[in-house]
Amino acid sequence: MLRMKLPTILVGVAVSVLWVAAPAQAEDITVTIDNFAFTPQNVTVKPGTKVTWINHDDIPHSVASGTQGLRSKALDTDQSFSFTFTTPGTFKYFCGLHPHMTGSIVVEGTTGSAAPQ
Ligand SMILES: [Cu+2]
Repeated sequence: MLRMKLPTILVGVAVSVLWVAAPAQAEDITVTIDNFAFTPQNVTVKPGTKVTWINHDDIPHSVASGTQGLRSKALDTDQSFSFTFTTPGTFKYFCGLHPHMTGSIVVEGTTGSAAPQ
């Protein structure tokens, strides 16, 4: 009897892990770094959104800010850095190597009037 049930339990655990790893409401976004600029430069997201920065330039860039955790190592070409925004507010950031490169992530309040998807 145990032999029959074990695979079923394992599948159930795997599905649970996937479910936790991919919450449905927040859509992950990507900010590309290209030609000394963050694109899109200013983004508005829902709480829980994972933002991934990818460096498409052929020189290193980074993501730096005064927000704890929102700081990457120097990213070489095609390297990426991710940060999940859980707290509503405006998060400004810049490139630690080229501080004139700036961007911001605005995280909506949970009770805000978000447009339906
Ligand atoms: Cu840079």
